[in-house]
Amino acid sequence: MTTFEPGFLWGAATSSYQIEGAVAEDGRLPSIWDTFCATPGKVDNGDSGAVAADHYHRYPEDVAIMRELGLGAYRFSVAWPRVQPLGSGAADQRGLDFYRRLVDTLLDNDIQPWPTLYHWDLPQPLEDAGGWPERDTALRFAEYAQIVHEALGDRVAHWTTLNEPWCSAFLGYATGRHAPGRQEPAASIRAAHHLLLGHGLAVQAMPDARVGITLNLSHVTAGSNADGDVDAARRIDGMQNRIFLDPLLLAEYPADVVRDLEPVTGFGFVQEDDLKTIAAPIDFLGVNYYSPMLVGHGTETRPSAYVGSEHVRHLDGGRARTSIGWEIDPRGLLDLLLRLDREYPDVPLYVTENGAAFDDEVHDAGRVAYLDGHVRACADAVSRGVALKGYFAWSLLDNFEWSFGYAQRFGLVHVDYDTQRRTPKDSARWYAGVIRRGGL
Ligand code: IFM
Repeated sequence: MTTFEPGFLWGAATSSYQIEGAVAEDGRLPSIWDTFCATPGKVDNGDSGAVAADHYHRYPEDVAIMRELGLGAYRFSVAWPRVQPLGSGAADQRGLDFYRRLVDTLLDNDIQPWPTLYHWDLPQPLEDAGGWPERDTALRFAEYAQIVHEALGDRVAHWTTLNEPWCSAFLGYATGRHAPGRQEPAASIRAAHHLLLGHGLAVQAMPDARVGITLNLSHVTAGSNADGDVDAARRIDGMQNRIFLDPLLLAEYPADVVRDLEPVTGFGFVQEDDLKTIAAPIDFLGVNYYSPMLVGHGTETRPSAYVGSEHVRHLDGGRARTSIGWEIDPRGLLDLLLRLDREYPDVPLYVTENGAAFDDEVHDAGRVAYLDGHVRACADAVSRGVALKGYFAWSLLDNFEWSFGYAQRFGLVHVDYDTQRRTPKDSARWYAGVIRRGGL
């Protein structure tokens, strides 16, 4: 039997736009994702988060499910366009009241609330003013963080500023695969910096809170020892991992990444003290891990989220894949955790997302196997001394999977989108057993 320390935190995660629905209720105004979904051709099947899993109305039932599973914590995100519908100015108390009710219900059920302040739903007026490539968006984010912290700080202990700024910056502004759908590589680098700056300013705006940030990181390897392949791996590691980890934890941008990006953009947008702000001490680092990356040198250049490295080829590692097409490799999670512990010591780690999309409905053996392998990797990391303090499965519920719409299901709990009926899958029961036993 593989067990974890009794204090190890077991949770599940969701995000506002993916589950809440109720997009026009209680004063909420459009975010960039409402606009993106309304643009023909952007999201599979023309889907949107307008109704999603209707969690805005059904949260009591969802919290009851969490309690049944024995979750110690629930990671959710706060919708900025509910709290501050215009992205600046006065808060709408009705939006804050929803999160007050949710948090109180969680606490009544002995479940720790783990809010994330930004999981991609930027208020549309801020995008109209230029979005994350503009420095002002970082200042607005800190103002919003302060509002939410003032409203919930008496009952929330752990705060996450951003979820996966890589996606916001590079899918949002380089490939355009995510909202706001812009294809402006140079702007995407400015966006990455201003997201990081927004994080640092938000940390300052929430004094005395325990604050972290969640990054989507990967274990990147080269297809061979050939120089071109090794360089490809260095570049992708730089743009996936180090461009965020280094400023946050070492107070500098990696010199090789800055050099790789020279043909695209200089870093003149970095102002004095920005890096000091970004590297303000954090209380934990959230790690979202799904799949490893194998890369090699390529000769063709095509639009890519890896700005400045558009020639890099993404290789097939020959492993089984989930239905969304991502290779399954729990060893990649172990290697990633060991690397973080080695190169960025002193910051406690939480796996804040890990999970799998499969087409199967309630009998989801593929998901059980995926989760089992990755929880074992976590146990292995802990046994080797990594300061890993918790694990959150993605996701509690089937939900709106961004540009894939509702076709990809990540939930431990099946959602019938016609009736909104929730049915725990085999993986939910398996996870409840892991939590009950404190291990595998
Ligand atoms: O659904 C997303 C989530 O919003 C962010 N991390 C990855 C998940 C699966 O794609």
